[in-house]
Amino acid sequence: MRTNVMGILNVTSDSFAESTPLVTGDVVDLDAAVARGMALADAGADIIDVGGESTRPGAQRVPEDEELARVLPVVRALAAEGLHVSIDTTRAAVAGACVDAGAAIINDVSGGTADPGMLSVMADSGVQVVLMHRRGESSDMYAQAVYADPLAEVCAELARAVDAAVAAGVSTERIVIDPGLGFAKTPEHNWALLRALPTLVSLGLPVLIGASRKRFLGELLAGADGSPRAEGGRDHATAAVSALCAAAGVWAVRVHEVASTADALAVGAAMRPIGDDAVHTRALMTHGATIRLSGIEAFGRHGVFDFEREHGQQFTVDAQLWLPHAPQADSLHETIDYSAVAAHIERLIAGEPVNLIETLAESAAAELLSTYSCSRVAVTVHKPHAPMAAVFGDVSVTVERSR
Ligand code: PMM
Repeated sequence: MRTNVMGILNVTSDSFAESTPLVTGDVVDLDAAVARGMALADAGADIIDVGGESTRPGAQRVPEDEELARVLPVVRALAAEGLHVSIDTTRAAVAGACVDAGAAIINDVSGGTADPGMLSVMADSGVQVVLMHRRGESSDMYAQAVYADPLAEVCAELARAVDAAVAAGVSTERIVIDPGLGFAKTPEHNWALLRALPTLVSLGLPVLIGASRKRFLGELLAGADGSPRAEGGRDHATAAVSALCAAAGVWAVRVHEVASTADALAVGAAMRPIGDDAVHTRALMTHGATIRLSGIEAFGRHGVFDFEREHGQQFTVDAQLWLPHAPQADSLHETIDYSAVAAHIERLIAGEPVNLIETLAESAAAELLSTYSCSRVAVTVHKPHAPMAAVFGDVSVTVERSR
């Protein structure tokens, strides 16, 4: 899977991205906004995310008619140029009008919760929707950045947003999730969520990540006096995050400066290890197919500590099996029965304890390869509750073996 670049076009007076604001008073510089959108596309953006309201911490809300007046002409003009446009709004009326004007994505930082009419607009529009996690609103979100387990809580709250959208009639194929870096999150929470990207991706819905120029990057790169690096100096770090997001299988990264992210993604794609698209594509070109299983959970007693052997914990495994030939007939006999593989993996997790997840991944890969008629396997073992003092989202090991 190729990671998409979502270029940010904030039609606001205080954007991170614009050297000259696109809005002065209540006047929008439409030509400049459209030129900026075209420049983002020329630099490699697959999607242009148009927003008319700042979501920065402490930002005041813009009246609905003003937000609409800012974004609608820009969305209409960019869509007419054939660009894939996303509308970044929490308001149902703005989303609906922009979809009518050609927007192909509704990006709602409130995950469909801010406006009671949003979910039905999402359902009726038929377009792709981004449900982002946040708590509170821009004015009060820092007070709500309190988590015992950021990954588990963000996943649970996102799952509620997804369930509500599905109940309102949004099909799951249209839903993208976003952990909402910086929205009711401290830098530690943001890093914990980024470390846990494989887990977020393994939830099975496309993932969008918006790290661009955010304060946690400024704090990471703080000067000797401790003051955060200014926004304009955070693009190299943003590009690094983009490359790592792509390696983790993220669907899209939302960035201000597109060129450096596009370059970083090109490098990442060239270096991508065996076990992803490159191999997948090669397998398909030689008439093969790939079976992917993710998130197989079971209870095991692996670990070096006595208490791990005694109490056990949950392990999760992802596996990929490459079939040398795609099935010619629509028959289970011509392929590998994935339910058998899943049951096999469950037995291995629950089986004889070993010290290291490396050993478990290695023996699982060897056993799958010898049991099933595949030419190659990749096995990732996750140990999300590994005993460590550090705050972390997941730890995993991947082993790949071929005949
Ligand atoms: N961040 C901002 C605005 N919109 N949308 C999504 N889906 N994810 C984000 O992380 C996100 C967003 C704030 O950044 P900006 O003010 O630079 O646009």
